[in-house]
Amino acid sequence: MKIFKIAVFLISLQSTAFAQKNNYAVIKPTDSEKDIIRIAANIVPTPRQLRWQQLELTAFFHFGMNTFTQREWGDGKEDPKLFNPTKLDAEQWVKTMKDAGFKQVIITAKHHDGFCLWPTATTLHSVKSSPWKNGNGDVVKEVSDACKKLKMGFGIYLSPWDRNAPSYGSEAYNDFFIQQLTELLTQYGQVDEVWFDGANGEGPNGKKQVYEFERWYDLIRKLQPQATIAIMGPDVRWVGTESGVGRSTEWNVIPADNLDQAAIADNSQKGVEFKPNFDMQANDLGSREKIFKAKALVWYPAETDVSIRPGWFYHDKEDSKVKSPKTLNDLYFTSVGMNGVLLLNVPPNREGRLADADVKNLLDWSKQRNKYFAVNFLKNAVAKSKNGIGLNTMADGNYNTFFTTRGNDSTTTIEFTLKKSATFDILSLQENIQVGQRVEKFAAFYDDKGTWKKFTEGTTIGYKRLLRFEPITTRKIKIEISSSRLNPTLSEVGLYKNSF
Ligand code: FUL
Ligand code: CA
Repeated sequence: MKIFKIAVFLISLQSTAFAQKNNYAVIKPTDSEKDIIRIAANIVPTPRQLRWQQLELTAFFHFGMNTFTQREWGDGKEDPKLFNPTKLDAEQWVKTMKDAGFKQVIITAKHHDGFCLWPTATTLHSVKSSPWKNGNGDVVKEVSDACKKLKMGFGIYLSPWDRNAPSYGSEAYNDFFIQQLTELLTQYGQVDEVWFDGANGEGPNGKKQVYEFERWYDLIRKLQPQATIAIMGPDVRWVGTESGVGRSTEWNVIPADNLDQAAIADNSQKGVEFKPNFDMQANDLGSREKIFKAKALVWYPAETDVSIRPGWFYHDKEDSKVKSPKTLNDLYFTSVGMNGVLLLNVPPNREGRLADADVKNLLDWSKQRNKYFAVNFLKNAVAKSKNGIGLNTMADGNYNTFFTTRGNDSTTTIEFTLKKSATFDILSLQENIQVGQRVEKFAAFYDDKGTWKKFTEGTTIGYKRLLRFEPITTRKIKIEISSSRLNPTLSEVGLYKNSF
């Protein structure tokens, strides 16, 4: 009995050792192209990156001095007395987003104008000097409390660019910024995301700041290790547009040639705390051609940020320009449906509430979305494949159970026979990214009275790929994966009928 137990223990040890994968890899000069493809296909997200990816929908609240001056970028000279929301209700913000299916929110604790929404000890340019609650208010606390109450993720945006701080442009600003970050990371409980913008303009004295990114990252890892660091940070990358539209080919594994190679070899996690130093707007980030030339590879997924209104902050004149439920639905397909996470900005107004039009459109959209995604026509369909395993796992609603191929097969075809004929116009595909991102080319066909007709195709899948097409009525479809970096996986496959 004892011997048996030890044997089981050894086997499980071995399998966990085998299963241990990293979110980065260094490419050796001796690695062949074939080696590089295999290495890339085995890179996986860290637990914090996986959690973030699975949120799918996250929200931004741009709120602050600009809300009261009706500007997009303040210059830092604004009188703190201008900040005076009359009916601030952070719970209404968070509840609305929760009801719309969002899982996490990010508050602009400080935008470029330097005005702080919490009573910081670092400057008087804050809510403390405003008439709101006689200088005793704290917007960051109200949002974080609402998130705790409603079980929503909570994140902070802290602008490195500060047009008010007199020390901006000098060494002292770095300490000032660290102190602000420390306050935010220690006074509000759990922080799930820290968002740093790339803007790096001049401060009040005309000087630019040299940012100490590594110091920020070290502090966040120490104080809030579960938080993803976004955009100017190592966990989450900017998709490259502010239109809400991602790439139809979106690789999560991309070159990161500024990784500290020595630190990685040393096995200290420090090496992956890099800041992006490449063109995030480039069309191709992770193709074979790109990764063949890489010195290192890293899991670096895309966040698609866009505002529900033309501006990031609330302006009366944009009340009639709130994106419609249909447009929001389209954005879902071009962000989440293109292997990204949507970061949708909904700016509170001068009362300190989300405006009626924004709330209505968000809730209308989510109501319809929930309804049409509730019926997967592939549920209980019969799946067949010559070289596949896990055939019954692709429509079980469980992301962790998945289909893959036997042996070394990197191509496959899966045929699905539906319970009965159905009409659909959406195909949803999900790879199991806990294994890696692999699929490079796929197509889907439907049975049209005995002949297979292609109805959609694509390149990458990743965490989620949603495709739309003219409605099709059939009982049989097949999915062909014609190119994959290693054994392809499919966690979930769905057919739905859009109601928009
Ligand atoms: C930009 C900022 O300059 C905008 O004001 C906004 O905060 C957006 C999310 O990032 O770079
Ligand atoms: Ca599954």
